[in-house]
Amino acid sequence: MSTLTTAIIDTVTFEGQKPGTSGLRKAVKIFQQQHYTENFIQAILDALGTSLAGSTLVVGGDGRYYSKEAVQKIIKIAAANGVSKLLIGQNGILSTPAVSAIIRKYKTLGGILLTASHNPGGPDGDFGIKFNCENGGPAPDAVTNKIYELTTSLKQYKIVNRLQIDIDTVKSTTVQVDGKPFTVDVIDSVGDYVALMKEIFDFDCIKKLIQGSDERPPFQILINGLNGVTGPYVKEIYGKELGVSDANLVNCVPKEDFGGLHPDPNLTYAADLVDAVKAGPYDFGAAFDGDGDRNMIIGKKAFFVNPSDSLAVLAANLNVIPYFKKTGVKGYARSMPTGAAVDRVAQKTNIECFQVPTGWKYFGNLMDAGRLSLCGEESFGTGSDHIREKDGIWASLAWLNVVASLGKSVEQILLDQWSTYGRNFFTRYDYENCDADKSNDMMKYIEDLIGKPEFVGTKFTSGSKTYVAKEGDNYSYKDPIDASVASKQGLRILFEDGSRIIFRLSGTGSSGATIRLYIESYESDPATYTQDPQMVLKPLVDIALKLSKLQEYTGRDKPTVIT
Ligand code: VG1
Ligand code: CO
Repeated sequence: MSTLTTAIIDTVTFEGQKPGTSGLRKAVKIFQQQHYTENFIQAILDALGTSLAGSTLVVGGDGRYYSKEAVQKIIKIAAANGVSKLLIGQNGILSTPAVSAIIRKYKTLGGILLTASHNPGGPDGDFGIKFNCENGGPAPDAVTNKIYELTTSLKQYKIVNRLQIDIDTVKSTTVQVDGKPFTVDVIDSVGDYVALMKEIFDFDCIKKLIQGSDERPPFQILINGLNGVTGPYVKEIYGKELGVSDANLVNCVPKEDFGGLHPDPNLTYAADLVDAVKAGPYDFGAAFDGDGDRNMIIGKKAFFVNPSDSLAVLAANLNVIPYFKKTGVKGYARSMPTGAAVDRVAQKTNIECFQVPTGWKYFGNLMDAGRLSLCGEESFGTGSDHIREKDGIWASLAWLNVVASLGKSVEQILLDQWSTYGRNFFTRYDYENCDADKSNDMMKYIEDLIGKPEFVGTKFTSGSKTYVAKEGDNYSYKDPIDASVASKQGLRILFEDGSRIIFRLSGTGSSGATIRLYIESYESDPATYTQDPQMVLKPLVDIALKLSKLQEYTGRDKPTVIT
């Protein structure tokens, strides 16, 4: 290629390029508008200021529709803005946890992730762009606010139009841009991540579990990649390293539209896995979301592990995992709506436990400060300070490492956990695609109601249960490390017996509003432990629905998804 030069393009500004809980997520059709994607990339780079010149950035994503076009745009715009080098996953493929691991390993300035995570993909689906900082974690509010602000006044972007680099093969290419070298390293998508997992876990022990021995029959596992990005990682780790047969690794080829699936690992959207494990000989099932940071774990006969419990079980058993034997356990954390089962483990082991707002970006500072080892969210997110993103495959390996060391079934591990700590019953109701104005009205109504001084002490009765309101607020968080404040993070109704009702509006949807209702109640009577959470929590659900006038505001008589 001859000498390449930068062009400056006059653009139009777009409204609404405001990153939500995790990056900018919109319909593909919106990203396809002329200048739309270019503007947002330019704003990300501008937000990096003087550190951008000569820097290295990682680029990759879940491979969804429009990823390849977006990668080419990033190459052209990064080159024009003085970036020295890009590390790009082959074919643009890198799971979210892999990007985090690569940023940290190669000490780059950050990374651009092309994903809308669990949102459906394809020409009529969603696309997304997210920026992660040099610690490998999602950009904090201060950075995303800056990016957004820049988008509101952006007049031009810089681009090297004639630069086109093939990302299908692993290789390094250097070209001259405005007289300076610019390098694109197309890297193997899985190698660095697989190496990291092998450092963290006892692969021999997991392999023995899976293969069985004279004393123990093989432990049968079924993995479902939901046609998302984890496929190649699953095949390498579970197939090649751990010897699981190909037939047990389902939907493990990434597809641009996820084969029409909704790549969200929960009981509704991963029903295939649940049904197969229910009917089959499997001891363990796991599914991951589109970009590979979420996980769902089920045991034999599809025994469901609630993510809030999953976090608590791992917290109580971290000492069997080689990584934590080395680092020790520095602290635990969960997002505010997540069930408080982990708090009980923290209390017992006398280890610090933090509560942060929804979104993985809030865990980063605590990890960087050496105060947090393990954290999780009720939304099927679990992870540790090995990287700065939640990590689906990591969670499944952590579970297998625990199962292998304890020599117990998934169900038995849960039963033991509850008999030691009691059970925090938890459920979440999602009302997807509601009218945005009406949802906001409902939130305002609830906030006014629970903010009234006379709300405290109010008795709510449903069936044989009565709950007394102890506190109501809109959750606000002050980061213990940098003292930054995140306000309006969800409406909380806390009852005297520790039960909670929480209402939040989702920050990851791309149209309308999604209302999330979270319900939690603690029981210490062993007779309740094996009861159906929906039954145990029904009185609180009824109270929540009545108090919020949800049906009146939204017209919905049932949720889209129940977890
Ligand atoms: C949801 C989850 C939140 C998670 C976020 C990103 O956000 O509730 O816990 O961190 O998705 O996950 P919201 O604002 O829709 O409730 V992922 O896997 O989509 O990056
Ligand atoms: Co995700």
